[in-house]
Amino acid sequence: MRDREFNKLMNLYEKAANKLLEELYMLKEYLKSTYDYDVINTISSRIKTPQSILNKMNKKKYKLNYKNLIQNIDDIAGVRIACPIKSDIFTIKRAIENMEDIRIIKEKDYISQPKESGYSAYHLIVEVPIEFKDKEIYVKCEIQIRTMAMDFWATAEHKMRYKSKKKLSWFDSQKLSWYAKILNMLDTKLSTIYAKQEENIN
Ligand code: 0O2
Repeated sequence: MRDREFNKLMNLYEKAANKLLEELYMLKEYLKSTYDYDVINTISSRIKTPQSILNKMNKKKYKLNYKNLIQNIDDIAGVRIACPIKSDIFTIKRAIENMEDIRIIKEKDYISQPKESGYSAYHLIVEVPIEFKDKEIYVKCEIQIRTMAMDFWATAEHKMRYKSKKKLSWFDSQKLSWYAKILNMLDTKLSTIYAKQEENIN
């Protein structure tokens, strides 16, 4: 793939990620004023590096061309949302579903069904409208919604196992997956306490 064309394509993803970020920051303020606390704690974004795109294309055995890239790699532009309480994930998801110009095209629920590794999050693949040559085009972005506990685990595990070149021992790998289960259990317990407290108030 030629450098200039590739950079132009990446600019479109960057434009879409920025537009999505802008909308999500507005949503953060809206949720804060509605629920009287920071339902969305942090929002971050990234564009996948060329090497990481190449690795994913190779891993999934796609022939290297733009059509395959655009059609099959859903997370070239990625936005991550972290929230304090497990139930916030679904409040945020519902709010995104109600956003006017964002189209949801795919959902992955790793909350009710965590991955084998222990990874837990709610993923939305969305399409964001941007201006391109006087036209409106829709660009795909991935939104990962997870609690701060899930985010803490995934960030550490990403470095130690998921994307590490150094292999972990079987025992340490088992431990990582077990720690995800413990955190998940704590997340559920905190969410239950919060729900009880809300019931008493209302
Ligand atoms: P990176 O470096 O974070 O960008 P598919 O639907 O199978 O065609 P994909 O994207 O492989 O496509 O699906 P999946 O499994 O839902 O993974 C999407 C992203 O979720 C990953 O992107 C990770 O960011 C995150 N993720 C998934 N599984 C794990 C896991 O076990 N540990 C951690 N820490 N993160 C995970 P990338 O591109 O694989 O990686």
